[in-house]
Amino acid sequence: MTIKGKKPGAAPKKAPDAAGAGGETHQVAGGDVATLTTAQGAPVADDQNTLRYGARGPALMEDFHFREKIFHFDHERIPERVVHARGYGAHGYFELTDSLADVTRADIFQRVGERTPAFVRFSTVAGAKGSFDLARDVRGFAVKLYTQEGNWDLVGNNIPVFFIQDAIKFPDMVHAVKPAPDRDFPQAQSAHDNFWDFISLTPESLHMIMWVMSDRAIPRSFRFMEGFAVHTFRLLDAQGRSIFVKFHWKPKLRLQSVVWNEAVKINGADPDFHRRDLWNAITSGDFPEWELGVQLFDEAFAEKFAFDVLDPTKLIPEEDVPVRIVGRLVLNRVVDNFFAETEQVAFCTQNVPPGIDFSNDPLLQGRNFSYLDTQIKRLGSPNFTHIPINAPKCPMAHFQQDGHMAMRNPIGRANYEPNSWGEAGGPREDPVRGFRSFAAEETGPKVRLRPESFADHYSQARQFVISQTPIEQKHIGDAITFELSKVERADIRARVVSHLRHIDEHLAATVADGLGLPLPEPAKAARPVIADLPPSNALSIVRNGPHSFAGRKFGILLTDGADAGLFDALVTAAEKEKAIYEIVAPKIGGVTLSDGRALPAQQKIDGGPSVLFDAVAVITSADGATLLAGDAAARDFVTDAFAHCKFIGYAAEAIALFAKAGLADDLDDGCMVLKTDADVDGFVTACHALRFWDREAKVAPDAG
Ligand code: HDE
Repeated sequence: MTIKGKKPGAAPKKAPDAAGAGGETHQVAGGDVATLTTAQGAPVADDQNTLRYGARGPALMEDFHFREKIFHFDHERIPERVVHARGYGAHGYFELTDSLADVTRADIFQRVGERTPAFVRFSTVAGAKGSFDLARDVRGFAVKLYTQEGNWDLVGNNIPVFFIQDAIKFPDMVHAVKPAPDRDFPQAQSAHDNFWDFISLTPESLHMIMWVMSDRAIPRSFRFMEGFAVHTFRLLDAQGRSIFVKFHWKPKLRLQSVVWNEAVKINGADPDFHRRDLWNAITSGDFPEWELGVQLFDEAFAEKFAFDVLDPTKLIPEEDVPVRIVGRLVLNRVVDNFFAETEQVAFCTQNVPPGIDFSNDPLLQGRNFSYLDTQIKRLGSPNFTHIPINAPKCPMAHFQQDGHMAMRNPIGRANYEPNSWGEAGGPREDPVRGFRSFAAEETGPKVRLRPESFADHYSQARQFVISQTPIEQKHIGDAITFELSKVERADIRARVVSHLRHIDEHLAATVADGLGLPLPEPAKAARPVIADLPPSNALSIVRNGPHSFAGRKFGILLTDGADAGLFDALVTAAEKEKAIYEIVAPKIGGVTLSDGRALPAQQKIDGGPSVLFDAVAVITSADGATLLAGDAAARDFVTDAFAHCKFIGYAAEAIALFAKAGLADDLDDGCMVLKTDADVDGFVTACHALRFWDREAKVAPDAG
């Protein structure tokens, strides 16, 4: 047990890492139980009963231990983030693999092989702190890099574009997606009138909408998703020369998502699916990893590019500017304390070290105000930088002082600058090392005006759609149809479809048909000319899927008498693949295999439905199959796995379960009977593809 605060008689021990929960932490050796104290350090004799007159008499005001305990409890909560409230963080490091010293003086990009400590927080956007993980939503991908020249916060998402072009619309956009103010529902979802009303009146959002309606918005885990800083930034060299940059995080395990029906069921079966996945991966030593990529381009490219590089609703296709990999991010340590680290971490887009600078992207400029402002509301004091998770790990010296909860204050007489106290007078500016902005020359009238170069709202939305495989295109159609079917006002539904007609006529027709809606006229477009852009393979998840089953999870449904040889072969193959597995059984106590071996289970069938796994195997005895055939949860296990196009391996004895579930005649090439070790190897190899998509036409006909 770890006790925060002073343990009487114990020597104080520094926390091993200042980025951890921080402060003085005292480990209590095994068997050595610390004395409970008040927050003021007074030992407590009785923590079970308030002080009162007689056993049944009134409580006494004098009970300072009671008052302090309840007072502190009453103040435990801080406001949750206004967006991205639900999040999960972990520590790690960034390692430079390719120097960018030729284009930037940023210290983090100078020395190949050097590691910079990092903290990452993933999040959903719309839901409250206690909402479920598999909402259809954008995922936040916020990275704090503790560089030697100050913290660099790269606060990105798992989607490379955004809904709006100007920060002034952010409150409207967020109000529209959040629960309606009168009824406070629906929670953590965009399938409602207000959201689609706003979207249909804000055509600049349609490119992002295509991403959010794709499977990108229901990732399998944080470990299988990309991250993007979205905006164009600048890199600056020592001479003040600048080049534009867009930042990308690419997961080592490549991309993977779940399917919608699965997402809905995961939310019931395990609302913490993503946080549990991250925690388990790190604590088991399977450290999640991403590569950092940069797209570098100059003013000349920006001039000739078909879209404005300052427009955050547009991306630069990787075919136009390749992504150069310059480093890797590894998450190797879970937090000690969720509140101290994940909740109190304060990302600010304004935190950039020398060598990195902003562009004029109007969304980025607005964010630079919002993030600092919001931390004061959340954390209650301008001294939030004193909290260990937010404190830089490089030397700091400045004259900021006082304020609520000030932990660090200037020492000595001088707390102003300039001063004439010499060395004792504290820190001085350094014109060479210090941060300098790019000396951009700006002119123009003072106006509120959206540039003409931001006006094409459809071309890249179309490019995204046509870059998807047919199955992914189908999912986009299904998702829009689903969402709009929850919209009560028919005119809003029609208005959305009127925009889809500019993006893809087939998509518009499919959604209209799925809604039972006559195809509306195309919406009035700000810029009617639509460039027919070529498809980009980088935009599809399926085209960027895994090369192996590493990091994925098998669910192995077993009963008593299951063939021990088959089970062992499967475990060996899974381990060779660096995959994980869980045993699902009728009882949590486990099963006895055919060779008499007792195996504990990790899940009882109704607690371990197949939606929690990437592929499943069913190994039972004939009696076991009959037993499972009578169990609705076991039948769901196989029917869901089948409906979600998973690969299914099964022992021949298990067929009675499939028959009772109504699947016996439908078993296809994605369902593989396992008799020999070679069958098992074939099954595990087939699982590299993750899904047997050919099945989907059968189990989920087109929304239209
Ligand atoms: Fe955020 N955003 N945002 N956002 N955002 C916040 O800051 C905001 C935008 C993103 O894990 C808030 O600390 C404005 C784009 C992430 O702690 C707030 C605008 C992108 C996180 C805020 C945007 C993001 C936030 C709420 C439009 C991707 C979670 C709590 C101009 C590039 C960070 C907080 C974490 C959080 C404002 C748009 C990503 C209110 C005004 C674009 C990952 O300051």
